[in-house]
Amino acid sequence: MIYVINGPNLNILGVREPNIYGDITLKDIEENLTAAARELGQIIYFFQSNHEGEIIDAIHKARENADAIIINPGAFTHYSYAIRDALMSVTMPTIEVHLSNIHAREEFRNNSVISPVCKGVICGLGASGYVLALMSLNSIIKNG
Ligand code: CA2
Repeated sequence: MIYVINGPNLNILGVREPNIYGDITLKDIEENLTAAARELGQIIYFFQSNHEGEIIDAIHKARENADAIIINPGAFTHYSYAIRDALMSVTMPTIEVHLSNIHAREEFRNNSVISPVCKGVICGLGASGYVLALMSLNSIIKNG
């Protein structure tokens, strides 16, 4: 099972800021991933929260039953040492995904405190970043 964890404000994608995030919604992202996962024979558990502690709880839960994690921590990316510590406690591969290219945006978004504890990072490729992360994790799970 692969956990897909999305952080704050990702639940309102498609409502505003289409110039940055496109008009895709979180539901669209989840539907894309579900279709891709079915072809790969993977099961996905989706979780979204606007609350730091709930995201940490979801990561702790993943420790028990996930083979891999895809996480877009939203703005927590830039300052949450608590989410970073939670990810440090898991042994399964984790890929950090961002819809936008955080390096091409405001200075405060250029740094991720999460990236150093992830296997890989995909940013700037929009919704397809999640599918690419899924394909990569599927290969790691099956082939090491
Ligand atoms: O590019 C990404 O995926 C981000 O993680 C998205 C976060 C942002 O805080 C990160 O710096 C980069 C924001 C998620 C969605 O925010 C919205 C804001 C207004 C309207 C709709 C969504």
